[in-house]
Amino acid sequence: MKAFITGIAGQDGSYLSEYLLEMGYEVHGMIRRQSTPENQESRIAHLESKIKTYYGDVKDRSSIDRILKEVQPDIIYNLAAQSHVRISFDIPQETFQTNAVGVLNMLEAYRGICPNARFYQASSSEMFGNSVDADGYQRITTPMHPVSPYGIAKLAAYNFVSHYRNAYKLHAVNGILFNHESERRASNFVTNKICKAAVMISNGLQKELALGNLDSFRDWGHSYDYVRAIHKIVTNDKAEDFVVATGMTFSVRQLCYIVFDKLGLDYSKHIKQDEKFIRPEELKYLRGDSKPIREKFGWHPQYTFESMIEEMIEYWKDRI
Ligand code: G4F
Repeated sequence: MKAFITGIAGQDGSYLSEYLLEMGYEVHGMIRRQSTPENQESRIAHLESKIKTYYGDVKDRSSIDRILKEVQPDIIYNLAAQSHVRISFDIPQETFQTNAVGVLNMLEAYRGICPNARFYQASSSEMFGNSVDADGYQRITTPMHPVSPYGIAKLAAYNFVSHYRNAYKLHAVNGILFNHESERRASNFVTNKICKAAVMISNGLQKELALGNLDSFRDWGHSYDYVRAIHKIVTNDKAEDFVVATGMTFSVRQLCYIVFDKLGLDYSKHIKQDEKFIRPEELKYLRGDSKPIREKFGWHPQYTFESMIEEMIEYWKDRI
């Protein structure tokens, strides 16, 4: 079986590649050209001899066509995205081009070149915006009212995937993934930013950490667990969408408390708020109901919130 992953050099792309290789898949992936390739390819450098990568961009239809014609994949995992929500307010058009039009480019190429393949779209809990069901969870039926250019673009892509499934009878599915982290997460996302800074502070290398909103809540899982869910969703015989979440929620403030406490520090002595990191509109609360994927496939996360945070702290302790 041949898998083709856009966004292969990202956090999820790297864990998914490892997982698919373990299962005997041939893994192909698309990489966007950057001026410093070492930075971009650091997460997949250890897989260099086992995977095949191609330069391309979801915004460049000709590159997608060329690669799909050559690879003829059995499964397409569309993970490529401008993935930073706050930055999407700075670059809304680039975000929409990549996260919405880019997905449409992928779908059109898929429909024309390899319609018998399966297609997975990395959809996001950011699409819910501030909608929460009465029981405090978001699920597939929760209305979607996104509050960021990122979420709006992801919602357009989500709808395109459902549309292509219905209109053209393609096996195209969405996984609505809640936040998922790891030591491979870029350090401008809040979990890894806090873990890195707390370790720096405990080593006397930094005094303060500037953050934005401390009172938003997120449902944080581990990328390693979530790529397993992704694979189950796309290899399901029925083309249907699923939510992937832990069902637990913590505030950014609680996250700070836990991380600093694990290093024997009082977070309140080191955190300062900086306007720079406050979003023009904030998604306040996420907690996902992943009962359908748990019941249907027996999927459950192996990491707890604590074990994930401990792993990330250990990573920075080793590096700093
Ligand atoms: O870590 P974050 O930047 O993740 P966010 O915005 O929830 O988005 C992530 O999860 C989505 C799924 O819901 C993905 F689709 C998306 O690609 C990405 O993976 O921010 C988490 C929370 C926010 O409420 C933010 O306002 O942390 C708050 N925060 C407070 N200070 C900060 C900071 N976030 C960042 N990145 N940096 C700060 O200094």
